[in-house]
Amino acid sequence: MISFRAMAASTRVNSNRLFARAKRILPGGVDSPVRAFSAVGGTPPFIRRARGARLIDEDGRAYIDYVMSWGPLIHGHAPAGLTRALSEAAARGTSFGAPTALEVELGLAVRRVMPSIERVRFVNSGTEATMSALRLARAATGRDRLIKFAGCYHGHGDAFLVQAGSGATTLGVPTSPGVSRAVAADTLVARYNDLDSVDRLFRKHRQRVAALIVEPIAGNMGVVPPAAGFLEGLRELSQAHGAILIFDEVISGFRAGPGGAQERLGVRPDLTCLGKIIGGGLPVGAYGGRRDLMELVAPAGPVYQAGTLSGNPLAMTAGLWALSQLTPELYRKLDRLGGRLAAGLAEAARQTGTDLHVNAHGSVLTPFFTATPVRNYESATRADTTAYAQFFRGMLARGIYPPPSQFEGWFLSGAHSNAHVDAAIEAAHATLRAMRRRTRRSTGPR
Ligand code: KE4
Repeated sequence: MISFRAMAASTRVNSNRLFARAKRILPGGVDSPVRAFSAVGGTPPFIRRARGARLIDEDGRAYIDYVMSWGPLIHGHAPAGLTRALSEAAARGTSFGAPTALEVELGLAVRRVMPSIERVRFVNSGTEATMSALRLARAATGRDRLIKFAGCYHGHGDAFLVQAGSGATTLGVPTSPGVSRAVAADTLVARYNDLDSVDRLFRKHRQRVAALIVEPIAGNMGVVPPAAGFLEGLRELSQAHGAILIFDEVISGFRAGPGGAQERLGVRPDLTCLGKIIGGGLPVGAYGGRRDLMELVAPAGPVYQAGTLSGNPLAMTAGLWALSQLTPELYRKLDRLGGRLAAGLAEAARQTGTDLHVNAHGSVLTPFFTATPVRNYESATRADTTAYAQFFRGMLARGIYPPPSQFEGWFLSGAHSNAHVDAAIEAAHATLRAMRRRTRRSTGPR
C-alpha cells in the first residue's frame, strides 16, 4: 500500500520543482524559515491562490487552511469587500511617501477599541513595532535592560532573539547566532506564568530594567494562556520598578476580541505592539500607547524611527476594511468554532489513546503531543515533535493544512464553518488511528 508520504510527494510535482528552483535563490527556498517544513519534513506546497478557508497549491490540491497566514486573515482569504477596496485604492496610487487621511482614520479606529493607545505609529511588521517600542522605552527611562519570557517571540530584532519562540524554537536556535554578547546581556529571561521569576529579575537588576515585554496570550511556544493574576502581577511589578509594560499583541490584537487581550483580560499596558490583523493581510505593524511616551517619537520628540512604506495607502485600506468587519457576531462564531475544534481534537486523541493536551484561547489553539499540561516554555518543549510531524503529514495528505510546527497556533477565521472544523476532526481521527497502527506494527505484540 502506498504511504501517504509517498502519495503526497508524487502528487506535488510542481511544488517539488518550484522548491528546488526556490532554493537556488532564496535561503532554504523561503522568505520565512517556518514555511520550509524543516520541522515536519516533506516539500511545502507552493500556493497558487486561496479563497475563504481554502488554499489551492500549484498542483491543484485544495486544503482547509488552519494557518491563515499566521493570524492576519481573521476574515478568511480574499474576501470580496477587501479585494474590491484594494483594487479601488490601487487605482488611486500605491504609495505616496506623504501623509494620507487613511492612516489617520486607522489610527483613530485602533484607539476606539484599545483606549490605552492614545497615540500610534504605523510601521511595516510586528518586528519593526517591537524594536521601536523597546527603543522608546529605553529612551523614556534612560535604562537599558529588557525582561522577556522564554518561548515568547517578538520578531527578529536582536534584543528579542534570546530564548525566543516560534520559528527560532522550531529550528532549534532560540538564541540566534549573530546577536552580539552586549545586546544579549541586556535581555533578561523570565518564565511565563511565573511571577516570582519576574520579581527576582527586577530585584537583581533594580533600576536598570527599561521594559518588560510579554505576549499577553502566548502564541509562539504554541498557545499558552496567562494564568489567573499573571498579567495583573506584571502590571504591578512593572509599576513598582519604574519599567514600561509592553504588551506584544501582534497575535492577540483584534484576535482575542476587538480590543485584544488587554480589553478581554482587563490589564492596561503602557505600550502595545500590533501586527497581522491590523493589516488585513498586507504588511502593517504598529506601536502605540501612553501619550507622554509616544510624544517622544520623532518628529514630535527625539526618538528616531522612520519607514519608506509606513502608513502605505493600500495597507491602510486593508486594515480599515478588516477592522470595520470585526462584529460581535464574528467573535461569537470564532469562539464557537475554536471550542468545537479543540474539543474534537481532544476527543480524537482520547479515542485513539494518544497523549495530547490542547491549549486554546478563542479562535487560536495548539494540540501539544504531551500528556502533561502546558503552562510555559519548559512544558511546551517536552511535547513530542516527532509525533507532531507525523500528525502534520497525515493531516496535510488528508487536505488539512495546520501550522508546520508544534510551537505555533492553529487559526480560525470567519470564513470557516462547522463543516470545515468537522473535516479537520475527521482527518485527525484517521491520522491518529494510522499513527497508532504504525506504532503497534513497529513495537510488535506485547
Ligand atoms: P512579523 O515581523 O513577523 O510581522 O511579526 C513578528 C511577531 C511579533 N510578535 C508576535 C507575538 C508574533 O507572533 C510575531 C510573528 N509571528 C510569527 C508566527 N508565530 C510569524 C510567522 C513567521 O515568522 O513566518
